[in-house]
Amino acid sequence: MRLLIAAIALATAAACSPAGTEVAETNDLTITQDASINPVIAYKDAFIMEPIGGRDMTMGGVTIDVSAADTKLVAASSPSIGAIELHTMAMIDGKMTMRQVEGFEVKSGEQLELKRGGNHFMMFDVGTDVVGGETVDITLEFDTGAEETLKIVVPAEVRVVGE
Ligand SMILES: [Cu+2]
Repeated sequence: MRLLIAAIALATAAACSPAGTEVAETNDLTITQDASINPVIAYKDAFIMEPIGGRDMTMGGVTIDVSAADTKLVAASSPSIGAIELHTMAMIDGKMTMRQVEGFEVKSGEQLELKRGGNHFMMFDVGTDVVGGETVDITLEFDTGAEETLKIVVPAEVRVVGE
């Protein structure tokens, strides 16, 4: 429980505080936890595509680096989005098709990349505040083998198709 609180506190600091906090935020990875906490999760390139044509469905992604312990990304949520599913792309009958998965395992020392055309977040019931240029928080939930999942809040940049 203590680890969970520490993670949330640091993730919130990353989202809301200017420079000078304990969280290292650069153009590169943002480290969300102290190295004494296992696993250590770092992220970058968190984004959501602005829905097109007045639809309320879209996709998003993030790049996650895991160290110190293996983990599994099991869920994502956002106050601005009704539901977020974890999707992967697979070749079915010669066609690239996406399907929902239970989660993405990430070994320590490995990277998980959710992006357009690959593994991604599928987002439904997307709020009207998800517009280009805005930043929307996504909470990522990791199974670490402990009783409680580890949650971190990642600020995602809303991007417009073609920009
Ligand atoms: Cu999808």
